[in-house]
Amino acid sequence: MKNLVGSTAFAALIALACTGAWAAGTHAGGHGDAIGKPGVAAQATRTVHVDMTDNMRFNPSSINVKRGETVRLVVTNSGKLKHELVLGTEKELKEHYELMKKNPEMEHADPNMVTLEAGKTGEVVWQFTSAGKVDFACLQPGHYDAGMKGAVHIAR
Ligand SMILES: [Cu+2]
Repeated sequence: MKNLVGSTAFAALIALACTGAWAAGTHAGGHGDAIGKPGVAAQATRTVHVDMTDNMRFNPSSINVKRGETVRLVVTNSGKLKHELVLGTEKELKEHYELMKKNPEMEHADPNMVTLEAGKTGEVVWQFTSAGKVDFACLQPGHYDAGMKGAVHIAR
């Protein structure tokens, strides 16, 4: 019985980490809008093109925006591997990455991320509501460790 409870809790943790509950619980919940919130495309004031490569790099890896701006991130996977761009705090990204490593087949999709097969282009529309830094990373197993990360710097 104890084991059953344990594995159920673990499954719930994974579900929480990789569904809308993750974004809602972590971002809209306790910390307020720590990293911002899903943006409305029609209100985007800036479009930034980001390239993802099999060199495990984002290009650019540093993006500058102003507080309150809604940004349309147009993300292209120009590699042959699957890549993704996930926005979050460094802590959130690391936690999520560990779950991805344990469950590599796990599918996840949220407004703060886009996962792309080779050659595909997708978008994340995000409003950066607080000054400071929001990190982003590719959480495909091995990629984050290889340095596939970057940051959005938000000026006041
Ligand atoms: Cu990657």
